[in-house]
Amino acid sequence: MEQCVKYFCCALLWLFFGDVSGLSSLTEQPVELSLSGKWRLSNSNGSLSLPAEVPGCVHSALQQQGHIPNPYFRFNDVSYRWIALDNWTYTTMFTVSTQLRLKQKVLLVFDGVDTVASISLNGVIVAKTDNMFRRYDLSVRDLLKDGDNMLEVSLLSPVIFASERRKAHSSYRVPPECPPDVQKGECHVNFIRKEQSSFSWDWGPSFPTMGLWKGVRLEAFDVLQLVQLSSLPLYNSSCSQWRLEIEFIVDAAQTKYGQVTISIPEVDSKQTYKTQFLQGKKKYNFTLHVNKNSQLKLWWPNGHGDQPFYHLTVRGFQDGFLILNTESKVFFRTVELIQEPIIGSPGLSFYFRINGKPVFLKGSNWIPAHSFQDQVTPDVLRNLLQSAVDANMNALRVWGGGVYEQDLFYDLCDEMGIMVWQDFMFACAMYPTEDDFIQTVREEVIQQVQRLKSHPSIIIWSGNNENEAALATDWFNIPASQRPTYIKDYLELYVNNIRLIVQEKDKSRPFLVSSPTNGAESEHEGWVAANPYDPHYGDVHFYSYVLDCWDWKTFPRTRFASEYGFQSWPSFSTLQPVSIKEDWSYDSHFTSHRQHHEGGNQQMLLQAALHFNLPNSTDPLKRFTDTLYVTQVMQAQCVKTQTEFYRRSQSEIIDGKGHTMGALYWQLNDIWQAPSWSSIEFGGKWKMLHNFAQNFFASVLPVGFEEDDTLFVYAVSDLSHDLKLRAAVTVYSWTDLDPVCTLTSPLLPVPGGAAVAVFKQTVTALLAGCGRCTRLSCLLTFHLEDSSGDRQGPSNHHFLCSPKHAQGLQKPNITAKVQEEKTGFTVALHSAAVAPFVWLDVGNIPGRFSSNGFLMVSRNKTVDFAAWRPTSVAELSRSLTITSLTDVY
Ligand code: BMA
Repeated sequence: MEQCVKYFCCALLWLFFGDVSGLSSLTEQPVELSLSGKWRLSNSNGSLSLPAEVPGCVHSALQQQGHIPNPYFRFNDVSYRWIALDNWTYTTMFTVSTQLRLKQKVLLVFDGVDTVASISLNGVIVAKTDNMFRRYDLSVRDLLKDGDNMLEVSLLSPVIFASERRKAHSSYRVPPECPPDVQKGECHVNFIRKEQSSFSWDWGPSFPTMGLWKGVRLEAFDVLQLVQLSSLPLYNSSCSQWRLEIEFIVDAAQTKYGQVTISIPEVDSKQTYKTQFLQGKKKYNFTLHVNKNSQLKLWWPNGHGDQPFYHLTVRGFQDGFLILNTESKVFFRTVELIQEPIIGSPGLSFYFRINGKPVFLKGSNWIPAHSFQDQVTPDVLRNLLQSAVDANMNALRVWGGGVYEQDLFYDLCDEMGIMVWQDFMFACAMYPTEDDFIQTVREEVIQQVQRLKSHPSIIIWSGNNENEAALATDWFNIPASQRPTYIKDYLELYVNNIRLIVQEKDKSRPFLVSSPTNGAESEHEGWVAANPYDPHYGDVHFYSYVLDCWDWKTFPRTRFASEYGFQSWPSFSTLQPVSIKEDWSYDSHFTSHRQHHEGGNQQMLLQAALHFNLPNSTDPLKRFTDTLYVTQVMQAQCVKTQTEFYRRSQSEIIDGKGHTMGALYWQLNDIWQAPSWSSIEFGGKWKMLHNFAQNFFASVLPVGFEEDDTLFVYAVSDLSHDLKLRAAVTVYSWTDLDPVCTLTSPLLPVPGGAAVAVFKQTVTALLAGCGRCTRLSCLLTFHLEDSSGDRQGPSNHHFLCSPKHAQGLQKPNITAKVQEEKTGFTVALHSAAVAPFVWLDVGNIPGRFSSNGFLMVSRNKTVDFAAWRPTSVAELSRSLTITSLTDVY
């Protein structure tokens, strides 16, 4: 039991140091020299030699210098495979000032080397690197000279390195040895600590990058240099008091005594420590007890409150000199993962409590935003994360086959209230456990936890993606006799190393060994559960492409759905820049080349054909673009059905299952222009699914579904306060824009954070009461309203038959008028008939419609368009196409 701190001693100690503001003239002046910028790059036989930007990679440099075309064009992922089979050397020349050279210590810092390299300075090897996810700090003072210095980074082909490591590991295979052929990728990626999807994935190309993917610099100092500052706010509920566990890593030129003062001025909290800075790179820990009288404002996820922060100031003094002076943001919030028995259900709950409040996680999964990380600009990140927030998401899972994202990603998540489920970078494979592999992983984990743990947005760490499931359900046909070896390796890596490091370094958030997992139950079963997909425990990944996605009964009623999804194609304007005319048909070589999921193109059509007529235009281009549209309609409708099922399952236990508290569909973004599970296309354009997500993740949502001919409407609320709501259900005929009839239910209490059935009636009775309607001739729309008749949440719809069977569905001949208003562009639509899935597309004019993919049951509707670059009414009118379901056949 921790002791509560009753009063603050800092004021006294503060006097001892007096006012430090006047000391700045005595401050230690570290000198920093950036070595980023223009370097030279050459291949192993010297046939290619070119300027190369750092941060950057070989592929980007070759493209920027005109040696290769766009690697994403058509089949270039295969044509330019040779790049990653060669070895490459980055070289730069630089001079250093005398001031820098005279410093006591000079560090050469590489924030990220991709991946296997030998680094030499003035001909002397100073490091060998083997891990893309580590920062390398090299002490180089004595190697620097007057005049020109030469820094050289020689990179080995990652493909050849991985294959050699595989050969060296001869005793048993570490599967999967190679990706499936359909991915056209490279083998043995699990033997190299780099982005696992860079050797290809089921949504991405094989571009095994090489380069200096983060900054390079010299840091010179006489006394000490701060390498990393992290702060963890921890709440002691028995004392109702916050304390901040502060850790910093300092590199000191010599062992010296000093003092450290830590303060958060806004809450009048300050503490001073005497400390001994030992020579070399060392870690120091301090605690700041936050003034108990301060009313701290807490950080909340999007939709639950604001994201306020405080300023943490850290100053170090030595003999009256200010030797350390830094500031960082501090956010206060608590997170708990609750796994406890549920009445009426076997198993355990699995939900997050933020600041004591149970929160349903709504969101998606994040993959690398580009094969070449140097091309993931701040604008790209901001746009994607803003799109997540604009679709009412509050969470993203940073999937374990990509990269630990750049600092800005987490800063933006902090700022926007996006909770992050952070995987460690291991995915869909077994991994080796040789000593050097474990050692490099240990350093990777230590560094990443230190770098990221101050972010309130990160609410959980998870050891890997799907590796417990891969082992438990034997994805790789491991003979029973060899199973213990693989289990031992699994435990060694994730349980005995990663888990222990994380638990020691970060006591502020939960850790799971894998995703999906049964959590506490997996631990109970020796960390590899018999069935990690058990809906009674933990999180679940679920995919089914053959079952009818409109039938919610096909979905497992899980505690937490961390992955589920369906593929679709991006729009034509996204594909066009990377293809040519002969590619524009659904059965072209290009179309099958870009599909990396076996049978994926066929699966999309089969799923779509369950409910829609497939495009049959005789114009090949129209048929292709219509097919792209239909795949997006199918995906949007499938993910909507599944997500609504999870949201409405949050308050119920049915057949022992339920209390679902998270829905993170697979996947948010794309790495290139290809079919995938994403809701946002490469380049940022929203697919129909993302427009649907904006509605199905709304704070207050009506969900309609049928069970044995009974129609239910549930009111789902993420709000903190209670509401009283009723459902208004309107019946339309497919032939007519005027409603046939409307029914309303009585007002019912809908508590905050709950899903409540507010409407229940058999479809037979409902239609009979309405007259002149059958399942084939009519459809339903519904919304929620409060006692004053004000609408709460978006309106929604429920089809009583597949649209392909709908009687009387006509071509709506929608017309549009684009106008420019003070606030931006508007599109005024006029429809002659009921029109499902109305899709507005302005081709390659980047921007976003306020609503898209909607069901039009009114003659008129106006939609806004926010353009991301200057455009005009004329350009928009020229580019605008409008498609609805009947326009494709
Ligand atoms: C899961 C993910 C990814 C994959 C996706 C779609 O397995 O973790 O590995 O891309 O499904 O297949």
